[in-house]
Amino acid sequence: MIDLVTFGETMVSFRTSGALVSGAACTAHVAGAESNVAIALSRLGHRARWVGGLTDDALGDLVAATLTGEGVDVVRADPVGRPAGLMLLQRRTADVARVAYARKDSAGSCLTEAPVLEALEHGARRLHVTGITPALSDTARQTTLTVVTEAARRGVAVSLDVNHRAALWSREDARAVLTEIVPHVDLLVASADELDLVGEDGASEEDLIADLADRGCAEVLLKRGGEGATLHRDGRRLDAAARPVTVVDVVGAGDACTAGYLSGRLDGVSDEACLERAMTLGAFAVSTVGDWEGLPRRHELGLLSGAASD
Ligand code: CKP
Ligand code: MG
Repeated sequence: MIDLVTFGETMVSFRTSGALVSGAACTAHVAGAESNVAIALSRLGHRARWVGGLTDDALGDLVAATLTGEGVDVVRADPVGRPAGLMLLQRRTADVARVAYARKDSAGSCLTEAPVLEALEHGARRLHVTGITPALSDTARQTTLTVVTEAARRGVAVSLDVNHRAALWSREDARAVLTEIVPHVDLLVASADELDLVGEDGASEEDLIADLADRGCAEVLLKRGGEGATLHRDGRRLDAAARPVTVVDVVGAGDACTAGYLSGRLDGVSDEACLERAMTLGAFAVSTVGDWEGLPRRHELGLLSGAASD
């Protein structure tokens, strides 16, 4: 059985190591929060499947070949005559990257529910969605709502990473849609400043966690960047510190942290070990360049402690 199914838009990301206007060279990479999670899990030996609309050209082929090469099972959905979604990431300083999207009405933003439901047909241990997908278009929002509802009805565990993108929608629009998704979710992942997007605007962390539990979501992973993370599960709170590493690129760190946590859950290890793996993957992500390229294989999980482990 597939361990995790995910769906969303994966783009070709043109990356520079300086300002484009000053002549910095551009290289093409693959970027997408959901596929970042799928790659991370696949590298750790889990079976991950990604569904998304891809164009029948070099851009779609780059995404498909990259994900397939990383061991992800790719379901290449119909691009419905749309162009590929693109992203420009200009690294301006070690800490600051400027991101611009060209993804409106793109192939990946118009994914319908049929290929995703089909991808879930033979069972999956988990469905993972992010708040980026419903922000992409009316179609993608409807797809997300239908798929999470149907997955939960079939007994598939559903996780949601809020991943708010202010360039795609407002906090109010996000709150309205994410609040509809939450009742189908058993695990919510959010940055501390995103938590109130699934509850009352400005409510305290404690109240938001209690409210989520009332709505059936008793597992919440709160990501705090360099401060580490907090797990709230069944009324218990557990904190973990981030691993001290040299930060070179924070893009993809949230997805890495999410994937580390999900990997621990799929392995059935303790809450503490799940959090530790989340911190380990986050540390790999921030201390290497690229959204997912520096993530570890399973035998490398111990590398940051000074010893490789299997
Ligand atoms: O929250 P993160 O930095 O982990 O997310 C990074 C990804 O999907 C990146 O790969 C990019 O393509 C995106 O988030 C996005 O749509 O912004
Ligand atoms: Mg994030």
